[in-house]
Amino acid sequence: MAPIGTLYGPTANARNYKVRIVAQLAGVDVASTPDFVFGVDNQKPEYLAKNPSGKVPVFEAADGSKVFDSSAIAFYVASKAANSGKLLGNTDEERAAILQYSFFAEADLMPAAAGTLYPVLGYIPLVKPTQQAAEQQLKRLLGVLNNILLDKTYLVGERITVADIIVACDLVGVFEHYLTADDRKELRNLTRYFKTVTGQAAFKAVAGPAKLCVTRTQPAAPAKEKKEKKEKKPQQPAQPKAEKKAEKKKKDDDDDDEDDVKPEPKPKSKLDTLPPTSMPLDSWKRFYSNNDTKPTAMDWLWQNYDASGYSFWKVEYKYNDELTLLFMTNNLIGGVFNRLEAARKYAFGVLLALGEDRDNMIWGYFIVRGASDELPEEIAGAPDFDSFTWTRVDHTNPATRAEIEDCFAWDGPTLPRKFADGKVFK
Ligand SMILES: N[C@@H](CCC(=O)N[C@@H](CS)C(=O)NCC(=O)O)C(=O)O
Repeated sequence: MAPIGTLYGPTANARNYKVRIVAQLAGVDVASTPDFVFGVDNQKPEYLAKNPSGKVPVFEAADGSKVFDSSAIAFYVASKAANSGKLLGNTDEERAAILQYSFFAEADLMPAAAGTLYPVLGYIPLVKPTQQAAEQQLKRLLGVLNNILLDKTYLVGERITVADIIVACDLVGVFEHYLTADDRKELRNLTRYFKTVTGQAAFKAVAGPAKLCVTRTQPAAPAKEKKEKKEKKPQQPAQPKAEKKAEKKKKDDDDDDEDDVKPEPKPKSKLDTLPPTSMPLDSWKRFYSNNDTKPTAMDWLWQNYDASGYSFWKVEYKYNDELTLLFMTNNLIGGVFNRLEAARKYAFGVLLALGEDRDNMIWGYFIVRGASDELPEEIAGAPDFDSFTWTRVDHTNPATRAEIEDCFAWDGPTLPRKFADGKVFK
C-alpha cells in the first residue's frame, strides 16, 4: 500500500502519535520522519513552505496538498478510510460531537495540561501563580471528563472515533507525569477510558504502552538552587585510595561532614541597608497578583508608591531585529528573568513581547528598590544587562504613567506594538 502522504515532525510526540494512530485505525499508510530534529528541521525553508508557522507536525499528501494542525490532519487521514463514518461519525449529531470533543481537547484541555506540566518538565520557566491557575483548570476539566464518561466506553457512540484518539493523546502526559494512583482512583471513569483507548492495538503500535505516574513529577530546582548545589560538590580529579582514606579519617575526626558545612554567609545587599520603605515590594506583588490591574492594582500602586524608596525604569531590548518567532521571544524573556534571580527581592517588572512572528520587540517597565539614578548590582551585574537599555523614568509624568499602566496590564493604547505575550518578574 503506497502511503497517502508524509507526516513531517518528530515522531516521539503526542501530536504525531495522534495522526499515526488514526492512520492505523483507518487502515491507511502514512510515511513519517523519524530523523526529524525539532527546532532545526521545522525552521528550514522547505518546512516553512509546508507550514509557515514552523509548528509541528505538518502533513503533505501524495498529490502535494498540505494540512497543518495535528487534529485537522487526523480528520483528513480518517477521511481516507474505506468506511470513514466509523472514525468521523455517521450522523450530523455524531460528527458535531466528535468536533466538540476535539475542540475541547485542543482549546481547553491541552492548554491547561501544558500550563501545568511544561513548567514542571522545564520546557518553559516556572511562574508559580500561572502554573497554579493552569493546574486548577486542569483538575476542573479532568473532573468534567470523568463525569461525562460515567456511562460511556467511548466519547461518541459505541466505537472508537477520532475524538477518542485526540483526547487520549492529549492525556498521555497528564497520566505519565501528573495523575498518581490516588488521583486515578478519584478519576475512575477517566482512567478506565484512558486505559481502554491506549490499550487498543493501534495505539500501542504507535505510542507504546501508556505510562502511569507513580510519583507526580516535581518542578526542577530553580537555577539558583542548582548552581548552589553544584558549587557545593565540586568535581574532583580521581584521588589515590590511600589519600582518600586519610582524608576520610581526618574528616571523621573533625566530625565535619560535607553536608554540615555551613555555607558562607551571603554578603548583604546594599539595598538591605536602605531606610525602610512604606511600601514593601511583596505587598505590591501580592496585590498585583490578586486584583485586576486596571484600575484596582494600579490605583493601589499610585496611592502607596514610595518615591524615596524605589525608582521606575523603562526596559527595552537592544536587538529586536534579531528576534524571530514570538514564542521564542517570550522564552527569551523567561530566561532573562531566571538570570535576574538575585534581584527578585528588590524588583518587580513586566516585559512584553509585542508585534508578530519575525517582527517583534521586547518592551517593559520595572520598579526597582532604591531611588538612585544607578541601578543596583543585582540588576546591573546580571548576565543580560547589556542586552537592554534601562532608562530611569518619571512616573509622575502622565504619558509615562499611562505606559506603565498599560504595560503592567498587558493591554492599552500606549503599547508601542500589538500585544502578543509577556511575563511578570515578581
Ligand atoms: N495545534 C497544533 C499545535 C502544534 C504545536 O504547538 N506544536 C509544537 C510542538 S508540540 C510546536 O511546534 N512548537 C513550536 C512552535 O510553536 O513554533 C497541532 O496540534 O498541530
